Amino acid sequence: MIIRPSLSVFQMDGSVGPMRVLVTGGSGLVGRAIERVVKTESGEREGEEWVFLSSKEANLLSAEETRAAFEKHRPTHVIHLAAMVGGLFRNMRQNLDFWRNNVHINDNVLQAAHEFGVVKVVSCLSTCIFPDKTTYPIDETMIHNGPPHESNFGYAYAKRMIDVQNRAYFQQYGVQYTAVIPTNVFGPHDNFNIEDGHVLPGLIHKTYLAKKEGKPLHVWGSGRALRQFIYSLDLARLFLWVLREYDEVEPIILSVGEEDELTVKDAVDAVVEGFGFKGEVIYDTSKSDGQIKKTANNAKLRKYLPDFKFTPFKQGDQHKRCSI
Ligand code: GFB
Repeated sequence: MIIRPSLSVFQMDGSVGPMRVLVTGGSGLVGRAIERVVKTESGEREGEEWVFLSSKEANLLSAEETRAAFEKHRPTHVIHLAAMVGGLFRNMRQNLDFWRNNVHINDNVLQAAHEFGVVKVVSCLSTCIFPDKTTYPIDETMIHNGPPHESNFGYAYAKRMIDVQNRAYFQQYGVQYTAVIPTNVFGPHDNFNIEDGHVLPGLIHKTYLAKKEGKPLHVWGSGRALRQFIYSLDLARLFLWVLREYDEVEPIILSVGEEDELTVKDAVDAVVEGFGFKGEVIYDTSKSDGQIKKTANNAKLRKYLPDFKFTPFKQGDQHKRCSI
């Protein structure tokens, strides 16, 4: 049975109550963006309650602590963002940790949601989970069609298992646990750690330091890899739509169009221009490019939301620079 989220939902005991949304990973890049959209763009509808759960409040690696958080907040809906995440180079160093931690977190959250009668869960996947050897553009039907890129197989397989688990919950219990597949996300409250983070915050931090210290900027890899960047606030708006309107168990890609794909060099140029950095830019080709491209098709999203306007990359980039 598919239950549409609305202002009120039927509780486990049959009574009608408010829609209470628990956001795991509530203090991260996407969680903070959802919080901002909910609070500032009339996302918080009358009768809805939102709880943004951070890792300080509950360690979701522990089934007990996860259950305790569900017991405390009694959500009717869940947006599941909590995960061990990182950029290409952290993934390459820690595939085992990415696999184990994410499998445990995901199982704990989905099973607690099931046990506490949550009617809808929207989990967050990523376009890096798609097969490495594939045809382009990639679409939602291709998730399990072959091994992911070797750089992040731990993370990729753990995230793919959310889709497997969602289908199984639907088959056995008829609940609507689904997932979205965003491309590379950026925005305020990103992780600016150079060694562990993603390319944009890493470049911003490195360019800031290179300018301050009068040193060259070292870009990792050739700069030729292609990426589709989605601004975190756009992603947040789309998450709200998925939570309220999207009825499928099958995941949906949340991405800018194929025509908006950029090279890493395009991203470097934008950051360099933004900082007014005049020093030397060195491309260190001894470092990995990772997956050379993972071009995703957003036709399914466009079928549902033909008029959704994405924030242009350079505009989002300005917001981002303001936030550091
Ligand atoms: O954002 P990123 O780390 O992740 O981007 P992926 C990596 C790309 O940027 C590679 C280049 O082509 C790198 O060679 N790059 C250049 C840099 N300079 C830097 C830098 O200073 N830092 C970083 N990090 N990269 C991740 C997956 O892949 O995508 C994760 O590994 C996750 O699992 C994430 O899903 C969305 O796009 O390559």
